[in-house]
Amino acid sequence: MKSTSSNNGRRFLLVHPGGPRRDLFDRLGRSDSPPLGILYLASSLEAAGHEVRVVDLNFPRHVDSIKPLLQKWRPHIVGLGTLAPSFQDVMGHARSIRKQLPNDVLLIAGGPDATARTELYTQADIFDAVLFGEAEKSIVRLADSYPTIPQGEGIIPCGQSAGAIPEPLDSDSLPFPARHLLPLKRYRGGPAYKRRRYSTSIFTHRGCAYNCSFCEKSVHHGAMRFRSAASIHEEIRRIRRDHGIHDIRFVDDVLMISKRILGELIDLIRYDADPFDWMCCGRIDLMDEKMLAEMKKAGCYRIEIGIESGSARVLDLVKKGTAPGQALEAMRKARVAGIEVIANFIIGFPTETGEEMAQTVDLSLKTDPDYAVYFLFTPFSDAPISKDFNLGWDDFAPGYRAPSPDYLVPSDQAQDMVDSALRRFYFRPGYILRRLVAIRNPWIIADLAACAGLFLYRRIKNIICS
Ligand code: B12
Repeated sequence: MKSTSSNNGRRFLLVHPGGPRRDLFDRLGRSDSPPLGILYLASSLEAAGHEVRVVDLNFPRHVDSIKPLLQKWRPHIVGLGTLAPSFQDVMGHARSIRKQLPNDVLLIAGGPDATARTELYTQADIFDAVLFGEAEKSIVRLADSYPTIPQGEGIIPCGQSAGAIPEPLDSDSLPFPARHLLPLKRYRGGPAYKRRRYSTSIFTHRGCAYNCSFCEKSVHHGAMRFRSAASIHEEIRRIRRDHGIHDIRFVDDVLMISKRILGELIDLIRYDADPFDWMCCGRIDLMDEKMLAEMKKAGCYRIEIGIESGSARVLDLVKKGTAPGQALEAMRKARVAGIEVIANFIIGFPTETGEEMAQTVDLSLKTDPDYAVYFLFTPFSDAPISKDFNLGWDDFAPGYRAPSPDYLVPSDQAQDMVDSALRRFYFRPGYILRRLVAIRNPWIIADLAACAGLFLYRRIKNIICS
């Protein structure tokens, strides 16, 4: 017989599926951080009196690792997160978990891919229900109603068709993510995403004011919802107090979008007795010199910006709202402020020519950020550009790109372009020297050595195998 938890709440196991496996350059820029979405759900469940365990299948990678939890702790409900690039893994995990569950245990799916491609999951005949959109409220409703599955407001029992996406939540009223449920110090992002040995992430607003057509906004749709500076500051204080982590990565789409809240936060940070380092996302047209100087004084060491393309036509096509020339100006302002920059570039948009791709690589070398990250364009199903060009998703193709006449450069050649851009950027002797001089922390040297070791190992393996 199952034991009931002490507070008569339900036992809820939340599983993050893990991301796709990564190669050398992904590792160099490895940016792993705890799954905040799942930790937000966990804190809402705990606040409602339920017992929660969280497993992130990024570590360990195998789904069998949760077997003891399923057998000994015996959850009432198991929730599996979803990400489109991990679809095959998610389905494999779901089948394996299902096999081990008694009939009265519910298996549900949720998260970005279950929100964008809901019917793939509701029709799969594996899950009992899909929770889509922001799920803090719906998951508590589900746990409270167990074993009955309620309907509507973000909950779809399997076999039924999707309803309207639930109302966005007021992000300031939610409890902080339940970070105590994961070993935070196991998340050791690569050198591009940290400055100290340990760093962790925080989310300060939901929704995005911009309309870049390659981005999927299914989960956090609707108007932007900001948290107050006081709430963000308190969460950071608890991260330092409870976890001893003094390097914070703001993972929101654009922290710099609300000058008021950023200004208030900076004022609070400035008087902190226990200082910390931080990095955030920005936009090249929001790089205000005065604000950058204030950010630097408050501990900001790096900003991540999406330059995306070196072609004005492509930037218009994807509704980025910026021009290539602004990237150089943004870099100049960041340098004057003494803040490092990670610049993101995307190669292989529909209708993009080889020449336009070359312009992107040239711009990345010309802007010369501290770190450059090149992505092969991926056609997420709910992204407006995928719909406009009728782009399909293929789990097994490079960049998950089903063939389309609008990819003027075939996907394998576009992927080669990404790989060659990485080599051209990172293997410049001047760049290597500059990075080595910029190192402030011995742990970064260990990370770089691990990257170099992995690179050499792969080269030797390739030579032996060929
Ligand atoms: C921060 C971030 C990251 C970080 C941290 C990821 C992490 N471990 O959490 C980094 C940089 C590491 C990252 C990596 C990746 N990411 Co990312 N990431 C984001 C970003 C910007 C914010 C995510 C976040 O924290 N949101 C805040 C929380 C509160 O929202 P949430 O996670 O969506 O969770 C809510 C709901 O989705 C739902 N929910 C979430 N999980 C579950 C699980 C269950 C069971 C239920 C019921 C509900 C539920 O409830 C949550 C609370 O409301 C989003 C874009 C965005 N603005 O949302 C992209 C995004 C989620 N990432 C995306 C992708 C694809 C990836 C990668 C697979 C990219 C790659 N090719 O490697 C990797 C895989 C990560 C990994 N190894 O696990 C896509 C997902 C698209 C899709 N359809 O799957 C997004 C939407 C960006 C995009 N392309 O448009 N990412």
